[in-house]
Amino acid sequence: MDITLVNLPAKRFRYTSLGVLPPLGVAYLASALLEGGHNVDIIDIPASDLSLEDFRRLIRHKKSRIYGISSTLFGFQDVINFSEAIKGEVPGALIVLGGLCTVLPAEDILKNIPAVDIVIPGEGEEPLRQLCEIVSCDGDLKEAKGIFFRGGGGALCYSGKTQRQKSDYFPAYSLLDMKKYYLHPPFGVSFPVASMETSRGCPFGCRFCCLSKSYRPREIERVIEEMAYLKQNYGVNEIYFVDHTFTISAERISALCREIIKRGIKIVWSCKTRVDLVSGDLLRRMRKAGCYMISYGVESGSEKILKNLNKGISVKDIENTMSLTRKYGIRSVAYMIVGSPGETRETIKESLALIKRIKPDYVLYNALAPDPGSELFSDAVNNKIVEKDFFKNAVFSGEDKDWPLYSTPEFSSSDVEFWVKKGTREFYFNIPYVFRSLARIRSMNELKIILRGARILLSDIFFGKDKYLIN
Ligand code: B12
Ligand code: SF4
Repeated sequence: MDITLVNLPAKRFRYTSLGVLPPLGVAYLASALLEGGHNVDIIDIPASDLSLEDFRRLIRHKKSRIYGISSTLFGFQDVINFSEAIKGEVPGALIVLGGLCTVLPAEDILKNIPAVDIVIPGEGEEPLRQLCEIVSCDGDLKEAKGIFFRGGGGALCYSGKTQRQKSDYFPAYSLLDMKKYYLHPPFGVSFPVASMETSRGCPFGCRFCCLSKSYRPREIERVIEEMAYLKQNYGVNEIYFVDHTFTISAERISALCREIIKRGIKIVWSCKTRVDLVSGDLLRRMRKAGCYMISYGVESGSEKILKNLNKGISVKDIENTMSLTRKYGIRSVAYMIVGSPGETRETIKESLALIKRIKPDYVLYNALAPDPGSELFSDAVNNKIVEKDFFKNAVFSGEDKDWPLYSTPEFSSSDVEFWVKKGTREFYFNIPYVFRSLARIRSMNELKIILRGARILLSDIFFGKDKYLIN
């Protein structure tokens, strides 16, 4: 059976996110479907920069039986536009929606978007594979587990839980145009780039986080094979590891580093982790194996706020790890949150002071916009900071509304916006930082990265509508 997977854009965030990376979600789904013997293709809208009209033209002659749409909550406006376009061009097609936008209740999605036929929340490999098998032999939809759909009379049907995907295959890179992907500064020190996943889930309990808690690492041998495959087949020189928390097992990452070195895989890479999950020894090994940058969830310089976020780290942990990271020659990005529960002028000043002390190479101040699916979202609803039905009303109305911030009488939305900009300006636009950055330049490529980064920052601070620098 012919299936088309569509990765949607979130246009307004295009210039503030990390870059344009391979859509691993749909590429994993494609692998599961190829294994099931189906014909699959992927339309990656951000990578090809397709307009809705281009997309219509593209699918007009491509009469796939199933269209699988992948979207985050941020790209939801386009779910409506693109699913209607598919129904218009290929009326008999079945439209399946998945991805992080499915934190919205399936019932609401099906009620409000007539063009969407099926919603699959969570990891989609197994339910989508089952669904395609059932559809290809005209079976009963109920037999495909893990899906929501409209039954007789429009009533919501749920076919029951399914097992998680077990096989460890590579994403279907061959269905993507790997030359089209790139990273924004400060990432992207080499080219071509790819993203990769070595584990799923993170068992920690940060209250603002909506990602899966169930940690599932992949075999190191398979990770190494995938890196070598990317190098051999696409000449990849840089990898962005998308794992929620890369160094959950120090032993595992040490083993990965050992293998990278042993097999002579020449790829530079970056990852994200917690400050309490690295040691000097691990950082030394990571550096030797090609790690050039680590993004840490620092979040705040106030012990009180770290506690309110249930972050499970102390200011001392942050200071130690930042200094160790510098000692072992790895650059650092500090992700900061502005407007957490309990935030005041005093706590935010503690954050800015911490950044001055720890001197990360880059800092990203993010306004806290409670993510549905996180503990903080329920909190914000209970405390009447966010309307319970905000997302339902905002996304289905078709209006491009800003996400609500976690604002309180002590720290309003305008305070949040003010401190995001002030923190960013103070960090980047000061003479010592400019000199430090210039002193680090070793190649034309690095100079280009710095100039591009400065352009993005300037346009964001002075002209940007986008306040949520989340990624
Ligand atoms: C890499 C990455 C990016 C990359 C590339 C994204 C891409 N093309 O896939 C770039 C840099 C472009 C990016 C941009 C943004 N991102 Co981003 N990104 C990530 C990151 C780190 C990894 C995503 C990933 O590859 N996961 C691995 C794959 C295998 O998982 P997956 O995509 O979830 O797919 C599985 C399921 O969701 C499901 N599924 C997915 N699609 C479909 C479709 C169907 C039909 C079905 C059935 C199932 C299904 O099955 C898949 C396989 O199991 C995540 C955090 C994380 N670790 O997950 C944040 C994250 C997804 N990003 C996020 C955000 C906010 C953004 C931006 C808005 C940031 C910004 N300010 O610019 C933009 C918007 C992008 C957009 N198009 O909407 C949030 C989303 C929050 C939310 N609730 O929606 C996350 C969770 C980070 C966070 N905690 O804030 N991002
Ligand atoms: S914020 Fe990071 S460390 Fe905390 S639960 Fe989420 S992924 Fe894990």
